Amino acid sequence: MSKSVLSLSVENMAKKKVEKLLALAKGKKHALIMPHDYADPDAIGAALGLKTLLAKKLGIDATVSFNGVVGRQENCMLCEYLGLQVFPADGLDYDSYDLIAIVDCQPGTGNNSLPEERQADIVVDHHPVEGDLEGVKFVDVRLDYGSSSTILTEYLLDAGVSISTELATALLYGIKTDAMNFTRKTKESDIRMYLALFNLIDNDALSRIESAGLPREYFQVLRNAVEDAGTYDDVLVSDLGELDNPGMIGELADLFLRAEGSGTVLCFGVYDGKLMISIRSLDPKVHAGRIIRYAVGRRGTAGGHATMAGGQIPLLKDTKKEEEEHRKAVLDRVFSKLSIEGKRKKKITKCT
Ligand SMILES: [Mn+2]
Repeated sequence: MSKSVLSLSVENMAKKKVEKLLALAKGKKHALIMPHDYADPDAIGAALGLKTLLAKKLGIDATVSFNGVVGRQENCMLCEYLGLQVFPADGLDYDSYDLIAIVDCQPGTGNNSLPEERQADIVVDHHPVEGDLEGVKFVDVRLDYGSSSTILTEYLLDAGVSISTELATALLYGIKTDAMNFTRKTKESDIRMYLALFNLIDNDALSRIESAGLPREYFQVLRNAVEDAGTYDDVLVSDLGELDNPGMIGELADLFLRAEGSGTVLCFGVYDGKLMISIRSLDPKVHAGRIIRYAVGRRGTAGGHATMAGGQIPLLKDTKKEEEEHRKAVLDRVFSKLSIEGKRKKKITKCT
């Protein structure tokens, strides 16, 4: 097949996808769009993209809803800029929606709040298929795509919907952050959609978002995390303690992965009655997602990619002892998987 024929067929395929989605949604009144809990820019961009598509093509009103807060300061600033009204999923009356769409995640994976007994109609995602897709009428999961915002940008362009400055900024930021400035899984489409959005965005707003101010508490948590951090061979572990902002756990796990000699990072923190865990690894063979699912087991929920994943365990008694017990159980399992049992912790602040 010649190159031009190939690109044409890819385009036709994308067009068909959005047409299929619109055909399914036609006639519906009120849609629920649910990205994963603790939504990140890609989840927010994709949710807003779908909301716009449904509103402009079919006049459907949509509610964006998820549980958990928007963690990182950058993401808070993004929501503020977008004036995005998010409804906590806990208070939803599911019966008042005649269309349910899940974006940037899948039903039944534990990282979104769709109750088990509710059927999703639409799933748009780019993560490995681990969810329950049975009965979902429209599924578009593109494993090779860097972001869900890329898929939504394609839909909007294919459907001929004009993209506002705010939406373009959200989608571009979603693509950029999920593809980690194109150092992580990136497909040509991610770059193409990034460029398509490039001239539409508000550059000043994006720069304000990316350099969002960090509160004093941020540096306190950082100091505590650094003081607590220690390595067991090339595995770095840090306990951030009680947190006001759960986004810090993943953020500091990313930072610690840059510590010389660390290959895998585990960060713990307590937020909202839950022990939260982030795991990162430089080596995809470690398979962070699989390890954390095994380590958390039935204590809570967990999931993620080969190099970044997370989990959470509800603290039912809310005592230090319970927290300690869960943390030890998780570490024991991770250490046994990585064959580093019995190693002594070396503090990273001691340089010798
Ligand atoms: Mn994503």
